[in-house]
Amino acid sequence: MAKRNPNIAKLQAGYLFPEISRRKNEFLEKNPHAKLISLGIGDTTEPITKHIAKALTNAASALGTKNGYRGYGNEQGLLELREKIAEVVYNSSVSGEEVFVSDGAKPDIGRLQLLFGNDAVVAVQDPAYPVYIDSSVMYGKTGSCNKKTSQFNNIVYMPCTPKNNFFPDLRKIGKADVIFFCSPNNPTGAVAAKGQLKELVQYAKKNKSIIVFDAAYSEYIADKNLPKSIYEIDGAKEVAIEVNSFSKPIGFTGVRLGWTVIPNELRFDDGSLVRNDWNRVMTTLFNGASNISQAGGLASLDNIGLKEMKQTVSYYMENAKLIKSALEELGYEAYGGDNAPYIWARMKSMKSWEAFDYLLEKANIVTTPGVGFGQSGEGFLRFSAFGHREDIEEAVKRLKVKLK
Ligand code: PL4
Repeated sequence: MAKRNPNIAKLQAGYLFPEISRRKNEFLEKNPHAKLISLGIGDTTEPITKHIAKALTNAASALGTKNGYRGYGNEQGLLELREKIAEVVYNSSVSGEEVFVSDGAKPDIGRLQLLFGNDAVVAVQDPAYPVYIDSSVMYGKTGSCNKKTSQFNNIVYMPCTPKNNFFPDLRKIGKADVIFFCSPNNPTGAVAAKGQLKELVQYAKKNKSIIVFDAAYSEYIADKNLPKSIYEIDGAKEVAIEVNSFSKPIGFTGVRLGWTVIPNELRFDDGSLVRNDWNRVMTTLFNGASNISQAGGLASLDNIGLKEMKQTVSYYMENAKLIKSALEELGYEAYGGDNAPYIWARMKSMKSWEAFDYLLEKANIVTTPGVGFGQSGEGFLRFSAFGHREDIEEAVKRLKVKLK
């Protein structure tokens, strides 16, 4: 038999989100009548809005006609969509040719790992969306997992906690080649201020690092003073890649559509263009985003689409407010939820999985244990604001009884 990839064997446990589904299903098997409410996996719940849904329907119908049928598209995406993203999302500060449309931010994060050799040192925020570390492990960029610390060797962990206002002390982290940075942050809901991102860009310049900036929740930023893109920082185009997604602002988690920006200024240490290698990776490993999804993405960026996007985002942000104020009323330390759809709460004396099990069993509410995102998340739970309003209201009632 072929040998197992030893890098995959290094991963300690199953991927976090399927593990939560497994525990939820196990609970449901034992308690088939329980009315579970999920504030766990960050998955959108509301119907796709009218104008965007119509664009999807029209694109699907056109495929059933002789004139409207299209086969493979460009691996980089429809030029019209690339240019629209550059114009609307980046205010024309990047060009369409720097935008590569894809099937989502998560698959792009996995493919981006290919750009860097396996001796590249990766830095991640701690806690972080697990894909950054798990994909680094799979590609062989890390050593084994230290049983004592539950952290991988050769990864630079950057603690982001209430103590440092969720922004790492960059003077303490040593040299990293690739820095995954997520703002608005999953799971803490913190958003880096302009001054903080400036520091990050300066660090990358000084250390010749490349930042992979995950802006999947950028549309959730309500505060006009907070940066929605790393490219709002001078000089960022020389050191940063940005990934983004249509999943959370317009409910495309199942439709699948995202993009990655690779600026023309970004070069490897040998002077070659990062953009050229990304183009090589994408044309080899990817066959273009669905033409139906891309029609929906285009519709979301016209005037009506943008209004609908705002409505969708506001709906979930109202949910976030309800959850956060309930937790605060109950005396819990709660963060995020103002410019991000996640609330990050310290569970007083309970550890993360203990709090997860407690709420599952006593309140029939699914959350995500903070420690699942990294050791600095121990003692916290992440509450997702994606849900039907009536479920959020019911969840809040239950929290008020069970967390009193
Ligand atoms: C569960 C920071 C959610 N099965 O939909 P995509 O691929 O365009 O974007 C995924 C993504 C990218 N970047 C960040 C994210 O938080 C997410 C989605 N994260 C969550 O609950 O943390 C969904 C997780 C999904 C997964 O593994 O991504």
